[in-house]
Amino acid sequence: MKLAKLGLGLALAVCLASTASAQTTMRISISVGQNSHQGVGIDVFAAEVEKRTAGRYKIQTFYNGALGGERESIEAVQLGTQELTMTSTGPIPNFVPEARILDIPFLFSGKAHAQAVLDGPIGQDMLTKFDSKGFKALAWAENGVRHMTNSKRAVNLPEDLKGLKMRTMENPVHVAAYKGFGIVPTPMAFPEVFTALQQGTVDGQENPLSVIMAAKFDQVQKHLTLTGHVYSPCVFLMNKAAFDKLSTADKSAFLEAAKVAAKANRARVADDDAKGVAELRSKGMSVVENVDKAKFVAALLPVYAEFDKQFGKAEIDKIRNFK
Ligand code: EAX
Repeated sequence: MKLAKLGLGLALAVCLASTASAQTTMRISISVGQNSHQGVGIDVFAAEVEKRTAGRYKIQTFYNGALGGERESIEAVQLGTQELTMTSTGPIPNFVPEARILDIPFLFSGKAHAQAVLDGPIGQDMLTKFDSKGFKALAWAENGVRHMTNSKRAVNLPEDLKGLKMRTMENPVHVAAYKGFGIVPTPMAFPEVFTALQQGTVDGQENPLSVIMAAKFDQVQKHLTLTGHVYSPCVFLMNKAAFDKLSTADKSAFLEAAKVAAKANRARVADDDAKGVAELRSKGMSVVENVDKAKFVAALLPVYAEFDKQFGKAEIDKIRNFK
């Protein structure tokens, strides 16, 4: 009898102890590989969350679109079937239309300007626009400055883009702008791009050096031109209900973790940008480094007129002129 009571007491104690140290596992995904600027981002995020919550939260990391492409992952986070994702803003306008403005070509003068806008009041206010759509946007991170690659010809002038069939992100702003260049845009999820380039379904694609290297597009693309036509942000997204359930201290832990992760991610982009051209050349790509950007901007003037109407010129100028 006594022994049985002791047994029961022990079982209860074990049960309580395991509740006290209960671990919640969450999932985060990216569409590119682990050895990349985004891989660094989610690896650091996972480590920081675990550290800052004393291991009560474990973040499982998924790479290479293992849980689906970016649009699918965003959808899953919105529904709550997946807690977290790190994604480019490519498919975001389909969920948060206000974010479209960030993907306007040549909106930012460079990475420093883009980072200042995203880290400043405009960017921080934009993060709150995700709230009513079922997301908690934890922090901006970076995909990088996008450049064009193709298998057909060297691109020196905007005219050289005419008639090229290019994979684009599933983003209406990109599709409209690339049409302005005379490109034939083919929106496609990222996990399909390598095969599409390999099989010649499309002639080219555009992405930051970080992505071109991580996805090994040099194996299926001959020509790279540093068009720098658009800055591509990334964002750490969490399911809103999952975030709201966290204690106040844990909310801070997740937010801080995303900030630290974004810093590491931006540092890796800087590193990739510094060595990317040499590395891609060594892998056989032929690179046009200097283009007359003003000519590429001029090619988009009719599209800009359309964007001014859609977004309001004042809203666009607010970003362009932000210091
Ligand atoms: O986020 O779809 C794209 O071209 C993105 O830049 C890529 O998935 C990395």
